[in-house]
Amino acid sequence: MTSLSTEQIEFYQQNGYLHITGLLTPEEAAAYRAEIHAIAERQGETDATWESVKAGGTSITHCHDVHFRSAAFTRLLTDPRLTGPAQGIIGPNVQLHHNKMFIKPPEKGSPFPMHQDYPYFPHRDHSMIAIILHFDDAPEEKGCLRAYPGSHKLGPVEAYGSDHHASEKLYPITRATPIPAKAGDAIFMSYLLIHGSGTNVSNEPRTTLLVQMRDPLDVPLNDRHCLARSGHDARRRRCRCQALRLCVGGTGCLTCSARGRTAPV
Ligand SMILES: O=C(O)CCC(=O)C(=O)O
Repeated sequence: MTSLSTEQIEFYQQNGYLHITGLLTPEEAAAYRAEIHAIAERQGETDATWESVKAGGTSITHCHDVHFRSAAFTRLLTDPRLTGPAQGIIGPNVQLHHNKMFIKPPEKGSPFPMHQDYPYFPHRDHSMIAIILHFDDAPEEKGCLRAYPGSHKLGPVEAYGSDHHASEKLYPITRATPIPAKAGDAIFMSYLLIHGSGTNVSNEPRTTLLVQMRDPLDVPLNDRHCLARSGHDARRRRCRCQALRLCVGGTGCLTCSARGRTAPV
């Protein structure tokens, strides 16, 4: 296990996030960046711009669960440099929940309004974290991550609209702390941290992989995430592994990987 220092754990507990520089080498970051752009090329045009900022005319390329698209990511997801710090935060038992790649294109890369990830997949013990791996530099002009340090201590805050953004009055993106990063850096954060990111106005893309991990013994409070992703009626099905009602059509159970081994509940 790649353990965190006491100072790093204290920083995370105080602020709700931890920025680890140089988690990947520049060469590794460049290779993963190329993989992400190859996936984007293969899958064709997508746009995951949030409803509340759609009028801005920006776009963002996205793909869910890239470990089904490239073995490079299957390996990366179990890399101790990733799982070790996750264990330092969550505890010894960590589990992949899902992951998603983002490419914010040059000049018009969509912003993410300030939000908590909590409303998307609420869990009883709030063990869920996100790890944002940076595959190219993300200075402020590329729309780097911004956050309200310590906001995870508020617990779930009121969420608005179909994209569950936080109050723009209480948590404007302009007052949030920018967390610029370099290629190879990783930012670990609680799913209760109020965060977002700005528009990419630079002339280069911003390429990231966001990995969501949790304690497998934590209890999801609803199936919204599963339903939203697959259109599959998870409420009436349960995987035989019994861990969760997370049978995702086409890809199998995210908990035990069984395909089609589901039963009505
Ligand atoms: O990578 C970013 O800019 C933020 C992504 C994010 O907040 C999310 O996907 O929930």
